[in-house]
Amino acid sequence: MVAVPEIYLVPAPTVLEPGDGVYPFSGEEEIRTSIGEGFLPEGYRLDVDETGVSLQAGDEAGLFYGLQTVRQLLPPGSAAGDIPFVHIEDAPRFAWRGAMFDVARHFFSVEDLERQLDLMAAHKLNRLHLHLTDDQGWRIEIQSWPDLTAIGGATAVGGAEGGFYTQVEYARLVEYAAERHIVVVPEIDFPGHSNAALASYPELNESGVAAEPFTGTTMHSASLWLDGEVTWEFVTDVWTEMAAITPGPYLHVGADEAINTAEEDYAVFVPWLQDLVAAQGKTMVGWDEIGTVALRSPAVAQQWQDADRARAAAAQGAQVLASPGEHAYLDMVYDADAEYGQIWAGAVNVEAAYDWDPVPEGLAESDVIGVEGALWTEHIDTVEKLDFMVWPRLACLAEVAWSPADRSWEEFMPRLSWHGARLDAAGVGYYRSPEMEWP
Ligand code: TNX
Repeated sequence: MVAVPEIYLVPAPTVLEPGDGVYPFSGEEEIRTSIGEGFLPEGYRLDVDETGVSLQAGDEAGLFYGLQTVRQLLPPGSAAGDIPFVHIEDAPRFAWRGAMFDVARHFFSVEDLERQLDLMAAHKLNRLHLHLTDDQGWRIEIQSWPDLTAIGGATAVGGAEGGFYTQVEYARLVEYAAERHIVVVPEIDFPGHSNAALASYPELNESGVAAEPFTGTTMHSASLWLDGEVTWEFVTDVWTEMAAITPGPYLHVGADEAINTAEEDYAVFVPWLQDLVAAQGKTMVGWDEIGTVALRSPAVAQQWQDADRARAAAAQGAQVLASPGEHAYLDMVYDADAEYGQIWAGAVNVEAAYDWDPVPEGLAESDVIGVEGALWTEHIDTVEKLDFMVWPRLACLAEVAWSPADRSWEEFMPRLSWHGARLDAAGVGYYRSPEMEWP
């Protein structure tokens, strides 16, 4: 008799019925897969018994997520081994299960992002949100405005080396993500957080003089000059090119912390952006500030700070993407002893990343499109720091986004702890939180 291994899946599946026995999976043989009727989007059914492994789903994404579960049933890091007999029925709670990386404050290469995409896919995440522009840097080639990258692409926080993605590199990343059923959501942040653009082109400034580059970490929040006609042409050109290279349905317009834009101007600019995005056949996503002005459905308001603004957006037919700072901000410190990280939303330990519900008070489950973790990088300048801040908190958020609402922190802790062996096998330098034991 072989001992039946314990089953520790992250994220937890909807239905998990263990059997009595194991199937010795050689890693060479085919898994029986079929696409059929009667499945929820991205859902799958997995059976492991003495005849082997069989996987059914309603779509290719479902089969892909079933395979990720099979990988987790195998010993950490191996493609072969004993798979415990099991019957699993599974489908995600939310359609949007994302991670945001701020590549503007510090630049990260396509390869760095591809590695995170591999890890995201293993956790059944399906949206990569790229914060491509900010005061400190511009990271995507725009052919009609080449100085954005020639000048704005050269800077980063603290004088660090800048960088940018060519449109060809961006396309490669989009394809790499798509192969893992991950949709890329590009963000160009206007009208605030726009100093890199203002530093690249004198004519975008009311003074006619290019803004000084900004490489600090405080909130600078330069704002676009909305009285200048050229600004509106510029923004149109940028989003026209971005739409053309982005096959996914979403364009993220930022629109946060526009502290130097008059309220009445903001109230004109954001609806105009929504029209611009809609004219490209896309859905606008913006930070929760967009809830303060006129919106129409479809739109997505990303709640980071203010649930009232998220509710105001939902009241206008927008969906809410839950990224509250106190649970989903991956740049916050884990605890008071941390060497680096932000503190404004409080410490976000592993329990805080896990033990919360993404549906804001007063809203219905259907008002919420999903959950996204956000890594801002004012203080994150290496892949080691990035791994440490993102993992294991993003694994927690993956379960918040995927698994049914009746989760418990006590039940999750040993599962996450075992999951650490998988992160180790993947070479992830994650934070071994003192909240639990690690392998
Ligand atoms: C607030 S979240 C910001 C970012 C900062 C972040 C740091 C949001 C929409 N704006 O510009 O990087 O805090 O935690």
